[in-house]
Amino acid sequence: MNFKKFQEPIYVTRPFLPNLEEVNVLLQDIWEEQILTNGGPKHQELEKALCDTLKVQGLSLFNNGTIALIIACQALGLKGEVITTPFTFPATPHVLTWNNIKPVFCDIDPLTMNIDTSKIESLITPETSAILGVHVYGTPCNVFEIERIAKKHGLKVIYDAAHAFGVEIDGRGIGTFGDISMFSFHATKLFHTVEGGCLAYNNRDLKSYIDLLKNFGIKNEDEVILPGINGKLNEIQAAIGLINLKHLEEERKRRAALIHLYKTRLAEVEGVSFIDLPSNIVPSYQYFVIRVSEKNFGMSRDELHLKLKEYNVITRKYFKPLCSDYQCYQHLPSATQERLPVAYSVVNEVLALPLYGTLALEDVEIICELIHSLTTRPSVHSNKSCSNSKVLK
Ligand code: T4K
Repeated sequence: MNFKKFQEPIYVTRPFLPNLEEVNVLLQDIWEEQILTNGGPKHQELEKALCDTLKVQGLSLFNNGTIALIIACQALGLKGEVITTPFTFPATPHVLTWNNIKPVFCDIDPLTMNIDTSKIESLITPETSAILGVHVYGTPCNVFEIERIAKKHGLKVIYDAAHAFGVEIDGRGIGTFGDISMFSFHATKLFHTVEGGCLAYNNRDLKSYIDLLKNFGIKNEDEVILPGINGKLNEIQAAIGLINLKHLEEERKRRAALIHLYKTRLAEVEGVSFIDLPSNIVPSYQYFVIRVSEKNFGMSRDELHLKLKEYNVITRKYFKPLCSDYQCYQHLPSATQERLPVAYSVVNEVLALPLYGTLALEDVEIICELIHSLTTRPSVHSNKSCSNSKVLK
């Protein structure tokens, strides 16, 4: 079969864009109120609405997820060393560095691609203050085992839940696990406020402290009681959030249909696998990521990435390079390839395929056929998804 190049690039993602008329209605409100930022009415409304959506006790909005995570470390008084994953976006280890904390990289689970809980305890030293897990691509970390280890060793737990908006385990919001979870509301996320993010926590007492930290430490007109920073989300961003929240279910349904189609079509392609979450987990629909086995597919992940680009299908190798490979972290004893064998292998297999609500099902059909046509191996008729039963053991 001959494939034509897509006329326009099909990107890995496109932001959800509400109707401009809806935006104008809320802009009109803001213009009338003349409150543009500093915790105005839209900001307050969005905080309340998100507490319900995410099923969390307390929540603070931020101007982006990275600043939120920096503040989370401050709020919990973390210091010394924090154990985290090398298989993540640069923001995760960088927030530790910005807090003068040493990241200690732990290898990842070969199936979930999240921090391997069986390897955490061997990395704990007297300097360790916390575990920073990342729910990579929205797949939950082994939260119960992390809780057990943290309790045993008196450690705090922070989750980078940048990809995990709306994820639930047995009906429980993912943001209720650990001490604090960070969600990113960047334009490329399922739910976004253009740029933005939040911290979610169970301990409501944290709210006043976190809110002080994100507003320069200003207590009142006469007192500045902490060396805080500017982490505030403005009213226009909050308005976009309120509108996007109304459309969340439609966006999730569209993405669910696209993922279903990808899974159905790619199940037959030898050497291509993907995660299937157990039914007790509500997924995030944030990314659709495949793993490419060069041996079984007949082409490496990098070759597939370039081949698809020739047809204007712009996939992403999230998260290559590993954080442990960045020049600023290579010197760390925990950053060597010998200590992170799974991460160094997985990072050469993963490929995020296009996924966003306005992507046409027909285009997903073509992308799958294209991938099918590129394999040098015969089709198999079995379901080869990486069943993710280990996630919650
Ligand atoms: N922790 C984790 C695990 C994260 O993944 C992230 C962010 C963070 C922490 C930090 O949260 P924030 O501080 O960002 O809130 C994108 C996002 O910028 C980044 O937020 C996200 N993770 C990361 C996984 O993806 P890039 O470098 O891939 O973005 P970019 O500009 O290449 O965008 C990807 C594609 O999206 C483009 O090819 C086209 C499309 N796009 C993008 C933008 C920004 C659009 O169509 N319109 C747009 O406005 O990082």
